[in-house]
Amino acid sequence: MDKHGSFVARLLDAGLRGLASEIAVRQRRILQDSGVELPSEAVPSLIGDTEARILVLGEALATGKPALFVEQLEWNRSAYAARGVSEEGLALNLLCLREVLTRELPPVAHEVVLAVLDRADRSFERPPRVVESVLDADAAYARRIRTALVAILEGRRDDALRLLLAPLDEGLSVSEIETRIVAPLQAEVGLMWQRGEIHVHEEHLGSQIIEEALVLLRSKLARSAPNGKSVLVCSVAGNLHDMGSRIVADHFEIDGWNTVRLGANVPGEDLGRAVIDFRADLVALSVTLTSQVRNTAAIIEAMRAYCGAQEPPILVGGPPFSLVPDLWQAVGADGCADSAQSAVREGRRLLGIA
Ligand code: B12
Repeated sequence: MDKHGSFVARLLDAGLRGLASEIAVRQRRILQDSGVELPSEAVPSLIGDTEARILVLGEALATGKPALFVEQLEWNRSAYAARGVSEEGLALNLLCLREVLTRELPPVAHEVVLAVLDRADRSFERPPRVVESVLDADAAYARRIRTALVAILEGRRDDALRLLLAPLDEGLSVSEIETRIVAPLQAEVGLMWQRGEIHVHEEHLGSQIIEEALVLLRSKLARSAPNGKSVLVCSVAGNLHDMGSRIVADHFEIDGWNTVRLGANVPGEDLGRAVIDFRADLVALSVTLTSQVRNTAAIIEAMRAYCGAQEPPILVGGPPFSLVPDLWQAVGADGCADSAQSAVREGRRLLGIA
């Protein structure tokens, strides 16, 4: 982690609520001056969004990876564009962020903060990113994914499950179904939410059904002969997403590893305890949100402090690591992979297994 960046990130953390409120007030005043009234009911959510933005700025500073902040902004921009919302409000929020932070932070923080904000500003020179539907990406399975999606959105749980498990009878492996049908289906549900095409309850319904499909698929896993190694798989504290780590765990299991899956939201010290209890040879940590990167570094540190000499290599993965190259090194991990199959390959490499 970057020492000076981490220091500035802590300053931001310490003043989070106050800074976000000040930015929101400034933004409201600018709008008022131009004749636009921001209703007071909208202020709490503006403060919340601004807090989230400041936290990601802290992540970018602490890791020394401005791309983290820019990627988050790109995500906001594409969500706004997909919902037909003008990005003027977003640009104004960044302007007020810049103004308030340069006023409130000590001069020693200005250079690093402005370097990130300058990069973010430049992204407005490009049109917002269009996130492609996965339904167009893998034509072989697009029809199947689409049919399962319709069943999910119509609340036909049994039909959806049948559609997701049927390929087993056609000779597809659990690995192929998980990575080419289930994971893209889950991503499509997320994309529809991002585009404002479905509501949170529909996304939750989809997640429930997909989670159930993963449990059923796991019971059909064909395992290689045991390789004598144990891997501990989980999502880091604060991360409630666990489909990715389930799929990664299943792939280790297919490859003959003894797999201990702790699920979502696992704190560092408990992770250390689990490493010792289960004699893990490898730890695989799943991280989903941009705002979870610093926490991941802290968890890795806590786990290492707990395990001492028994510390196994740590593999990390999830969207932030796929988006920002070398981020895994910043959090102190030993390796990184962007898919379940490559997770297993990287795990083998770290343990020196052929
Ligand atoms: C399902 C879901 C949820 C569910 C999770 C349920 C569950 N049991 O997992 C719930 C409702 C809890 C949820 C909550 C939130 N979510 Co959500 N969620 C999703 C969704 C739709 C699917 C995630 C998923 O399972 N993907 C499929 C898996 C298989 O993909 P994956 O995780 O990337 O994993 C693969 C690789 O990354 C890699 N990998 C993963 N882990 C690991 C680990 C190792 C060691 C290795 C090597 C590799 C590896 O291999 C996997 C298999 O290929 C995504 C949309 C999307 N496009 O992904 C949004 C998404 C991730 N969520 C998002 C958001 C914003 C949130 C919330 C903040 C929403 C809110 N306002 O409350 C909260 C945060 C909760 C928290 N604190 O974690 C955003 C994140 C945006 C961003 N840039 O940060 C996304 C992208 C939605 C979107 N399109 O905007 N969410």
